[in-house]
Amino acid sequence: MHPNPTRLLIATHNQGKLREYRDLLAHRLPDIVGLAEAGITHDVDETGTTFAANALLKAQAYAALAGLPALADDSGLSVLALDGAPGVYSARYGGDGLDDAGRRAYLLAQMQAVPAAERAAFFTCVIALHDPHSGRSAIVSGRCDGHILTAERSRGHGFGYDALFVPQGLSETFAELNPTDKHRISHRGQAVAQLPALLAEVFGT
Ligand code: ITT
Repeated sequence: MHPNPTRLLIATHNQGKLREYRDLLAHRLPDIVGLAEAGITHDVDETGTTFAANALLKAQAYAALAGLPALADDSGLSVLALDGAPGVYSARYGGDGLDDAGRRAYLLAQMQAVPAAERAAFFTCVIALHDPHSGRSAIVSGRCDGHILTAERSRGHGFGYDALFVPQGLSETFAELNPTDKHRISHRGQAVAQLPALLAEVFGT
């Protein structure tokens, strides 16, 4: 049996993530749909305290709402000098009223006193896949290490904290790299590289 679903829901309200999954999955899965296309406006509460718990919770809830296999992504940025913050709370860092630019400014303010040598950080991405028909779920994860600048640098690519994050071994930020170069090394690219194992676990015989 071919372990691929015919249709897969990409269960995210984050347009930056959705764009990346459309890129990353284009050649692997033929028929992917976003939440908007599936007519889902409901935003599932992320009540977990780990990336894995939240990814699973989102995949299961959105799969049930759509009646389709769903892939959910829980991800975030962990800054060592801030004891791992914002971590699982990356999307809500600084309070509900902020947008991506506001959260980047808030992060820079929190790190104002942190010297260049101590600005290490890493992105984590956990992908959960759930099939509502069999009830089976599985997760994979990826990580990308780097550091946080003292001011933004962007060529308009990426989303979220990308304009502040320089991956290890490179001099450009994620927002300066073209998407293909970001995917090659990013936390999300690393997780998607394990897609065959994920599909086999959920849809294999
Ligand atoms: P969904 O739950 O609907 O997917 P969300 O934005 O709330 O959307 P998360 O809870 O997983 O998703 O939050 C992840 C946050 O971490 C996201 O809002 C970004 O600020 C940040 N983030 C994750 N991956 C990133 C990336 O590749 N580049 C920049 N920032 C990223």
